Amino acid sequence: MRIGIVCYPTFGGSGVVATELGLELSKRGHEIHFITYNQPVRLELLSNNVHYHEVNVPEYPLFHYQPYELALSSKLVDMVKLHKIEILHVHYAIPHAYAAYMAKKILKEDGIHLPIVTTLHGTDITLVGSHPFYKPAVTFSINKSDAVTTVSQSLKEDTLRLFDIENEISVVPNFIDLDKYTHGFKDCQRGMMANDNEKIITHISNLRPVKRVQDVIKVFYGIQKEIPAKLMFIGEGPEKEGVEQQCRDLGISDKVIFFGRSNEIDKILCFSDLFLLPSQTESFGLAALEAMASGVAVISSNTGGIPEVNLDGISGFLSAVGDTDDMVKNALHILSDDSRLKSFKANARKAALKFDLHEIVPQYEAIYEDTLSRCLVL
Ligand code: GMT
Repeated sequence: MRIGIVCYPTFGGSGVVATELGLELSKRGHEIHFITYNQPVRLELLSNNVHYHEVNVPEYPLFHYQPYELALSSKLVDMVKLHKIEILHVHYAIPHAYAAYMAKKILKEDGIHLPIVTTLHGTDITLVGSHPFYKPAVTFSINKSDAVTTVSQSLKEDTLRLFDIENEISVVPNFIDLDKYTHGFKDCQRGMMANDNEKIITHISNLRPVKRVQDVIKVFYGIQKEIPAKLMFIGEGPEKEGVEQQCRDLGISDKVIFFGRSNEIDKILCFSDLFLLPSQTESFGLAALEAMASGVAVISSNTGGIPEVNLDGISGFLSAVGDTDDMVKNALHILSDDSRLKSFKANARKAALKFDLHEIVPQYEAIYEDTLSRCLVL
């Protein structure tokens, strides 16, 4: 199949999933066209069946806001015609599904039928999309897609609860290339990060308020009072300065290592013992799955789709949002006994197996085939 993929190219779960999906589909013989405003961060290798088409939005002083959706729709029309793209998979309702629908309508004028598969990732539904400003456009985009998927059962339920949905929604969970986490990184230099007696705790996110990064610090503070430990803090975002100040106020700055954005998550996870994800809401929690695939136990909140990934008492523990005392208690339970830690780490890896890309990517292929055959009949 010739498949167009539209996603946000920046660091963030949806862009990562869309990129890894495109790369795997290309290995399975499909021709993939990424259409977005920057080369996706994990798209390192372009090849004869992986292409990247940049959407440019010319600056025009008359416009207070530059019209990205318009530029994207036009680019989609051009690329579909030029490369004979058969189906479009858009990640995020806003603005991608919306722009795709416009492109579909334009193409129809030329007798070209373009089926659209929309994958909802979370913030397009739970945080931004349900805002009254966007709700009509998001509802319309979902209902006009030829197929709709969500990355968890929880997100499907949220979507049905928050919008008037007439379309079927299929759940296709996020996935991970387990081979990459098994054979990928061997040179695990733990000693560069911590002393042998110290446990390594990790948090990775875009440090937005929804990640509750202050809770990460509170939990780490509680842990390091009882057990020698270091915190690896990976990511950039609006809460970073506040977190740095919080560390200074608590007198733990020397125990917290800030990495900024990283493309080498596997290197950091390979020496981690525990991953913290205390988010306010999370449709899936891809970062937790990446940690589990590396054999890292997870302490998380029990919100959204996280319980579908992190299994309470098995791969880690779940606590109510904001209950940092419970998170500290659970973390100490795992970390205080080496054989217990080892079995949680092994369980985490085992629980990640069901999200292997070889299991999940064929589900997307089946959806494309079904959508194409349904649309041909119309
Ligand atoms: O969580 C973020 O801040 C980024 C966001 C994104 O669009 O990349 O993540 C959402 O999609 C990920 C991939 O499907 C999920 O793993 C995250 O849980 C989801 N974030 C939220 O729901 C807050």
